[in-house]
Amino acid sequence: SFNIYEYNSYANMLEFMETVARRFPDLVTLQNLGKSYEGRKMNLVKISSNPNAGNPIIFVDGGIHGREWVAPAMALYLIHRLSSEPANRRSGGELDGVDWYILPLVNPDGYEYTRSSKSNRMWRKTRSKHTENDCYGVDGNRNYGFKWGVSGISHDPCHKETFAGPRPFSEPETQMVRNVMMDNKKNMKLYVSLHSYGQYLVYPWGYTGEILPKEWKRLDNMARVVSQAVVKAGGLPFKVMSAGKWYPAAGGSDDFAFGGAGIPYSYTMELTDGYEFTFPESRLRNTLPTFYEGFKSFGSQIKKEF
Ligand code: 0X9
Ligand code: ZN
Repeated sequence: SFNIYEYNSYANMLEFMETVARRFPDLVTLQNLGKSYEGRKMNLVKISSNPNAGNPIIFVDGGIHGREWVAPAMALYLIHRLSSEPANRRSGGELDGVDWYILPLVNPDGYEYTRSSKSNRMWRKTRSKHTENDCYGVDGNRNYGFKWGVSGISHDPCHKETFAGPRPFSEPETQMVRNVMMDNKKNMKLYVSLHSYGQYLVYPWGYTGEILPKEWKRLDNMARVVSQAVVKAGGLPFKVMSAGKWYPAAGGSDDFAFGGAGIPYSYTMELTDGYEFTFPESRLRNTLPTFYEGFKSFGSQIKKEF
């Protein structure tokens, strides 16, 4: 059975998405995006109180890195809160004038691998195979086709952390995220990719720390307002800066969203601090609601601007 404050199996996550879509058919629809490398079904959850209005779209994904369990947990919690509260649909609510597209777990193969045994708990990459030897996986967040390969990557398929893949978008999982962006680029105004850890909220560019986009100030401002909302709810503040200023790494989804798909606001959100990749399950109940306040802030800021 499903508990939103637990680390769930991917099968249970899929079941949760289907249950929500069945329970709120006027609000929630699932779009099948295809299959992961190992054949797991990928569903995009669309939450909209007026799908034909041409509302600005906020696209949130999570869990491109297998071991970062709090990311899909937050994405599911976001689905839960947005869909289940009737007040959200009314004027001024979270769904009034904004559509939310959520892909809770981009890398289900890597995630399930980290659940399969204690010794696999720190797996990061996908589970694809591109060589004859015994090395698996690509770092999905080095695999996007914008400035691919120019910094913070390895070309060695056996590198356990940052193998960028044999070519940009070699992974079905990153292709599906790209397609969601490209198919909706007209209305998509904000992209947020959920990761852990360190409590950072970073924006392009990620491929370099030497240059900032000319629009950096509005990216920076929106992030600071979000951080304040989380603090107000009792959470930790986010460290706000460009991703490349934290450390340069090319081929990230945030850079592709901004530079490749032209989405005007794009962030990587590194959830939690103090527990590295093993944020305790017992803390989800108190922590996820503080992040939700950050998403409410994203929503109202996007609504105001677009
Ligand atoms: O290195 C990453 O992919 C992200 N950090 S993590 O510890 N979750 O792996 C940061 C990505 C920031 N964005 C870019 N560098 N483009
Ligand atoms: Zn990550």
